[in-house]
Amino acid sequence: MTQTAEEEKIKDIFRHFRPKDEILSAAPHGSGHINRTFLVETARGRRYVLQRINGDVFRNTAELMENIVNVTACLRGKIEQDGGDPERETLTVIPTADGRYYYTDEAGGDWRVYLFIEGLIALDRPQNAAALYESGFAFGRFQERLADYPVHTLHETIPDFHNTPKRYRDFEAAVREDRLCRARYAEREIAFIRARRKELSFLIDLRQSGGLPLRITHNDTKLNNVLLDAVTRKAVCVVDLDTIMPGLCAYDFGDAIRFGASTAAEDEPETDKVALSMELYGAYTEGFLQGCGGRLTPKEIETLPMGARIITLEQGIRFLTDYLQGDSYYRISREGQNLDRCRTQLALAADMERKWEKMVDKIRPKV
Ligand code: ADP
Ligand code: GN1
Ligand code: MG
Repeated sequence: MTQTAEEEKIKDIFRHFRPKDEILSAAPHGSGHINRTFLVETARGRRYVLQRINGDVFRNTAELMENIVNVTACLRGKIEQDGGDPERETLTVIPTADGRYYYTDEAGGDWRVYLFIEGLIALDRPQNAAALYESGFAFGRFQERLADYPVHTLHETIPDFHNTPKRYRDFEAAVREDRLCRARYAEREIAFIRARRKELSFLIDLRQSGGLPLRITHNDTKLNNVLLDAVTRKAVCVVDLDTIMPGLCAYDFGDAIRFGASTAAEDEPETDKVALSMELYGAYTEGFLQGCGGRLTPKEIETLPMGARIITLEQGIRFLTDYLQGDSYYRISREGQNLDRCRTQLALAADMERKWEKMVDKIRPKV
């Protein structure tokens, strides 16, 4: 589709939503791998985020949107109690003209609209330790605000999302099938993952034996899923709420470290640039623990570094599985990108092993 044809389609989709303003422009926005995001500008100066929900990844949009509407309603109440501005500090879902939370186009694609929150930025790479502290605080506070949310009312939008042993089994199946004959390009990576297979179930096993509580977690705590004030650089709003599900605190902590405390981009082709920044790790840890407001159990705190190690391996496994299966899950902009992404994750996991004692030490004084 040409750029103009796409813009026309976006404008057409947007007409099914409640705002009746004239649309001036619609352009791709953000850098997520799953959904497609557009920024829509209207004649009255209001801006909106229009998103095409990836139906291959999220199988039940009605349930997904029900989660988001209910969770943001709960957050709104807490933000008001704290004297904050709910339209700025959480997402506002804009309904369709007929009062639904999403619109289904002729091709069966599902779309939703949020109010665009003005004056905020998303960082794809950390600029300094303060940004990591802010992001940690925001995700910690997010979890804390949802601590009394009725867990049983949440739908599981992606079953087994952070079930690392299951991710490993799916990876082994993809290697066995090797339908595109790509495994030969990833022999070292496959061996690296296999050598660590025993540690992958550590957190899930601990949960099953009752050692860790289930929390309401975000499950996709990348740095660019927290919006910061463009001027003060304070964290304002947690976005990308598609994967809110019951989960383990260590996974939320770990995913943020994996992405935000790495010295290189997630798809950096030169893996010798990849390392864990202890400064960024420390800053995130401090922010996260403060944001959680003392709710975490000593065992949860103790397992945070393990969360970082396991989810970094898990993400490497997921990228490699997708590479072996033909890049159908994560959007790519060049060939081999998912293999590069896998390699950065494994390089980061190796660096975490080297820095393990230091990682544990940074957490220890807080136990
Ligand atoms: P994806 O699932 O593709 O990562 P996100 O929901 O994270 O999609 O949105 C992509 C980007 O769009 C975010 O990183 C953020 O920069 C921006 N964004 C999303 N929602 C809003 C919003 N309501 N206001 C301002 N920016 C937003
Ligand atoms: C995806 O949508 P986005 O880009 O925020 C993925 C995450 C991965 C991440 C890796 C629903 O997140 O789980 O950690 O890519 N989201 C989903 O960058 O699978
Ligand atoms: Mg995102």
